[in-house]
Amino acid sequence: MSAPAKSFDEALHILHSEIAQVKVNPSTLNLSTSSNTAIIQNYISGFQTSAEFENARVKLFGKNGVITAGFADLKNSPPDLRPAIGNQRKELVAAIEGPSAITQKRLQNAELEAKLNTQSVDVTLPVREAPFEIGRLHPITQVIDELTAIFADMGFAVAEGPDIETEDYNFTKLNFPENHPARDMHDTFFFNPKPDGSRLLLRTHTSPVQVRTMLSQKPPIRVIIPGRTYRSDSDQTHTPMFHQVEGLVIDKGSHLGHLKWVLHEFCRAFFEVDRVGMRFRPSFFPFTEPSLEVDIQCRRDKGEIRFGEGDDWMEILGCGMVHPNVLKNCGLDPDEFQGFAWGMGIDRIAMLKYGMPDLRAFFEADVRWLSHYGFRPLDWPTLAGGLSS
Ligand code: 2NL
Repeated sequence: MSAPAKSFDEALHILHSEIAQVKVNPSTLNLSTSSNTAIIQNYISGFQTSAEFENARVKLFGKNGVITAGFADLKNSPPDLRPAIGNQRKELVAAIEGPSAITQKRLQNAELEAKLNTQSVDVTLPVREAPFEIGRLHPITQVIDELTAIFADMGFAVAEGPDIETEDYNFTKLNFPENHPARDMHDTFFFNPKPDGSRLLLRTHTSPVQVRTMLSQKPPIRVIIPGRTYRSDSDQTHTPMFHQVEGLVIDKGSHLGHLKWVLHEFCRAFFEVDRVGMRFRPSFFPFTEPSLEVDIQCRRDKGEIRFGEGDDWMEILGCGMVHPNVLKNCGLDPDEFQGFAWGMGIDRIAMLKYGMPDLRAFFEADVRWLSHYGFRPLDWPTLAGGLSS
């Protein structure tokens, strides 16, 4: 027995000799309970810095560490002693790992605590630009917000529905005959037929939401439905996905005069002009009778369009009185209720109002386009505050 170690390194030195002794005769000494091991445990428990701890870990368990290297040549020991030597190694490691884990945790906590106490936030640094300063709303979003503000002022609610619809809601209930060309694969995106032969589709207009509204609410009904619609069409003025807003009023005694007033008020508010001439021409839609197409007065000069002046006309929407068959299909008695409806392309009226020349750029997700044509997100359009200012 040597004198007790006076330093950590000296204790390691003694451990080195003790391991050598155990390898010759394991029964003469129990490493895990030896007084020198207790001294090593004590040192480990008392470390005050991670550097000290790390240094000790390497000296014990590193590639050339006292324990690693000391037991590396176990295969050279006499076979009958190997189990006892291996056991001693295992118990020694466990005896040292215990206090090591505790010390490591203690030092980590202390270092975190020290950081928290010394590091501070510099509140005098300039703030980063807030997302709402650099983010922009897409013109479609802006126009939907404007439409909502205008029609909300006239007492309309906003209704929404799924983009994936049934053939029944998209066509049949709306009085489209079985052989109507819009039901053709060439014009409409159909999903594969279900076992019963029925097919789902991407809605070709927002009208199925009106069907859903009539089926689920009692008149009087006043709703607008803005949303995405899909048709198999792609060229300079058509994208396969586009946006529509439709409106529906169902009440007792609704008539064309009400329809004309609503659309007139809408056009004055949307194009932000006091007066605007409107022209109603006869047309045809399966779901309205009579059906009308609406033009608004405009002036075209040097590629610019101004509404409410000049003597040109531009078509902006279609409308009509809801067909009695549609009312019946949606559970309403045409002798009791009448209604009117209209539909227009949001993308198109956005282009007209804000002067975007190419429809395809709307859906290319180019941030340069968006920062040029987009709108500040907190400038919420209101009738009182100005729709687009
Ligand atoms: C257009 C024309 C229109 C409707 C949509 C409608 C909906 C129901 C019943 C009756 Cl549920 N009508 N919607 C009516 C007339 C025209 O859209 O040119 N859209 C772009």
